Amino acid sequence: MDISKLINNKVSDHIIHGIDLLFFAIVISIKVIVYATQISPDYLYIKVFYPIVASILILVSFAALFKGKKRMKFLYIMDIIVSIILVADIMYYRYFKDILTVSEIGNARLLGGVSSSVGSLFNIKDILYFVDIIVLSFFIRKFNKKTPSYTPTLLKRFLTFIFIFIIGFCIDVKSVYAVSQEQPTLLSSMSNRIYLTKLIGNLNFHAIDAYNFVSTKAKNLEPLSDERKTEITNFLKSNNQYTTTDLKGSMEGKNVIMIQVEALQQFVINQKINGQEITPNLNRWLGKSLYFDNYFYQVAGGTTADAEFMSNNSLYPSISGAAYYNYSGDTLSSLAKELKDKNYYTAALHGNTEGFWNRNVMYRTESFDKFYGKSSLNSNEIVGLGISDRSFLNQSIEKLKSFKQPYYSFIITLSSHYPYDDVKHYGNFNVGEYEGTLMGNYLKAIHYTDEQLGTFLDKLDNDGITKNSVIVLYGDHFAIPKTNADQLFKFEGTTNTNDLNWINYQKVPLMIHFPDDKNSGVNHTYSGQMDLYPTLANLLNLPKNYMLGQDMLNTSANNKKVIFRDGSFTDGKTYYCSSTNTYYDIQTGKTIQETPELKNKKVEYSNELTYSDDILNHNLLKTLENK
Ligand code: GP9
Ligand code: MN
Repeated sequence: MDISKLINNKVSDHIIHGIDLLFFAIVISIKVIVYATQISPDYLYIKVFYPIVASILILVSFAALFKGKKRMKFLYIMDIIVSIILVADIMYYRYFKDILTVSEIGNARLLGGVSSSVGSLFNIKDILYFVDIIVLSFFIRKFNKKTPSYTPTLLKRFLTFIFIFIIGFCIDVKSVYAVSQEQPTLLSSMSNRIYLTKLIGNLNFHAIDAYNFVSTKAKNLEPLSDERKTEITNFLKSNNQYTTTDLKGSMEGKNVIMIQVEALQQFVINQKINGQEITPNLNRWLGKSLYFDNYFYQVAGGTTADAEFMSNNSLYPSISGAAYYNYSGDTLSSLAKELKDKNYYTAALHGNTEGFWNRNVMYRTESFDKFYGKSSLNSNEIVGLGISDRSFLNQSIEKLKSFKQPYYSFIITLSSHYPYDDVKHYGNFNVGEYEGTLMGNYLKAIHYTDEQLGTFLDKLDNDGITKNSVIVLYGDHFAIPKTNADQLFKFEGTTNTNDLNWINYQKVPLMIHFPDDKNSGVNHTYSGQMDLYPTLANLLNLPKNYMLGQDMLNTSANNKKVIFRDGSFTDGKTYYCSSTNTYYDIQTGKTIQETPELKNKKVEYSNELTYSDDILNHNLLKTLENK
C-alpha cells in the first residue's frame, strides 16, 4: 500500500469516525430548535442556544464511549427517545399550553380529557420529527454488515468522552446557575415550566424534572414504622378537639365562594397613599365581615400553589419544591372532597394556563369537579401572566350563576402578580413618591385588583348570592420580596429592619363574610393559612380528621400557634426565627433567651412539620381512609 493512500485513509477514517456524532448533534439541535419555535413564537432568543447545544453535547459525549456499531445504536436510540419526548411535549402543549413532566406521566389518569384525546392532538407534521429515524434505519442496517476500518482504543474513547462532556457540562452549569440566581426556587418548584424551558432548553428541563421526581421518590422509599403511624394518628385525633363550639355548623349547606388574591398583603389594608385609600373596596367589605388581622401566609417554595394547598387541605407545604407537584398523586381529604361528600358541586377558576403549578392534575386530586382555566375561559383581556382580573371575575360570576347549588367555587386572581409591570392596565392611581418603583407599581396593581374585587362582591350582593353563601377572601403571599425589603420598611416608616419587623409585615388579610353581614368584626387571633380549612370545617360541619391547623374560632388562647415551613413560629407572644435561632418578645420587640418551655415548643412544632411530611410522603391518608 502506498504511503499517501495510507495517510488519506487515516484522515478519512477520523472524519468518518466522528461523522455520526456530528450528524447526531446537528439533527437533534435542529429538532430541539424547531420544537422551541413551535411551542412559543417568542421562545427563541440567543441565550437558549447555549444550554440546548450543551445538553446535546452531553448526550454525544456518552456516545463517544462506545465503539463503531454500538455507538451507532446508542445514537439511534437517543434520537428516537429525544424525538418521542419532543412530540409528546408538543402534543401536551397543544392541550395545556405547558410542558409535560414525569409526575404528570405518572398521574396520567388524573389528566382526564387529554389522555382520551391524544389522537386529536397529533398533527401530521409531527411525523417530520421521525423522518431521519426512518431513513437512518436503512443506513444502519448496511453499516452493521460492514466491519469498521478503524476502532479507537478505550483510552481514546474515554478522553473524547471527557473532552466533550466537560464542554457541555460547563455551559449547562453556567445557564442553570444563572437561573438559580435569578429565581432561586424555580428549579425545584418548577412553577413556570414554559419559562424555565425558555431559559435552559427542553432537554435540560426534562433532566432536572426527572432528577426532582426521582430524588423525592427515593426519599420516601423507607416505609413508615407502625409506631410512627400510631404517633401521627394520635396527633391527628388530638389536634382538632375543642371545648367550645362557636358558630359550629352555622354555614352548613351554604355555597362557599373562596377567593385567593394574588400578592394581597395586609399592609395595604386601611392604608392611604396621597390621601386616597389603596384598597377602598376591600376595606368596605372587611368592615361587614369577620376580619382576621393577624393572619400569616405560611407558603414555601410553591408560593401561590402552597397557599392553595394549605387552605384546601390544612397540611404543610413540601419542604422542597411544591406540594402541587410532589403530592399530586396522593389521597387527600380536601375541602372540595368533603363538600362533594355533602353533595356540593365543586369548581376551581383561574385565568392562567391549566398546567401552571400542575393545577390541572392537582385539582383532580383535590376532588374538584371542574377546573375553568385559560383554555375554557375567554382571554379577551390579558394582564401580566393571564386573563385580567376584570374579565376573569366577570366571567367567574357568570359561571357561579350556572352552577348547581350548593357549590364550592375556588377563585384565584392573577393580575396583581409580581413584578407588577403591566402598569398601563392598572389605571391612573396616583402613588406619588413611589411612582416608578416596585412598591409604587404594586400599589397600582393591588388598587386595580381591589376595584375588580369590589365590583365582583357588589354584584354577588346585588344578585342575592351573598344571602346564601359564605365568602372567604385572603391573600396568597408576600407582594414585596425580601430582596426589596427596604421598600417595604420605607413605606412603613420603620428604621428597625430586624427579623421580627419583617415577619410583622408578612400578614395577609383574611375575610369571612356571612349572609346578611352577620358576625362582622375584627378578630386578632394569631393564625395562618393552615387554620382556614379547620375553621371552615367547623362552620360547614365537615369532618376534621386529617388537619394540622386549628379552628381559629375555637382554639383556646394558650394553644394558638403559627408554624412556618422553615421551623420559625409565633404564638402571638413570642416569635422564633429559625434561621438565626433567635426568640423575640412581640410586645417589647426585644430578643429573649430560650426557656425550657420555648425549647419544648420549638421541638414540638418542628415535629408537627415532620408529621405533615410523613403523611404526604407516604400517602398516609390513603391507608387511613381505607381503614
Ligand atoms: C400563576 C399564579 C402565580 O397561575 O398563580 O403563581 P406565583 O408565581 O405567585 O406563585
Ligand atoms: Mn401568587
